[in-house]
Amino acid sequence: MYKYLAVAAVMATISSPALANDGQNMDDKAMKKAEECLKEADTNKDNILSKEEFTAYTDRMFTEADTDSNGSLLKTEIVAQKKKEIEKWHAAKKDEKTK
Ligand SMILES: [Ca+2]
Ligand SMILES: [Ca+2]
Repeated sequence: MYKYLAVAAVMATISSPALANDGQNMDDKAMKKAEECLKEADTNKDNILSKEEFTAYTDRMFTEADTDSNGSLLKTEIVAQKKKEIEKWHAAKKDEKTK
């Protein structure tokens, strides 16, 4: 069950309207999100996301979000995780602008 939630969380991250609705081209946004996902999940750096890498990535996301370590995610834990992701995204975007 939790894997489905984790996969849903990943897909929501990849296609988050909050992140994709700032006036830039949707294709560019989707490409950036795919690149970010690959950067974090493609552990052998072959630029391909295997099912094992994707599963390991969602497991890491789940573990990070499950702050009380009870093996399930409350809405508040998911919201807190999404906030962290949005902050991380904004920080990365800010870094890009200063380069
Ligand atoms: Ca790979
Ligand atoms: Ca929990």
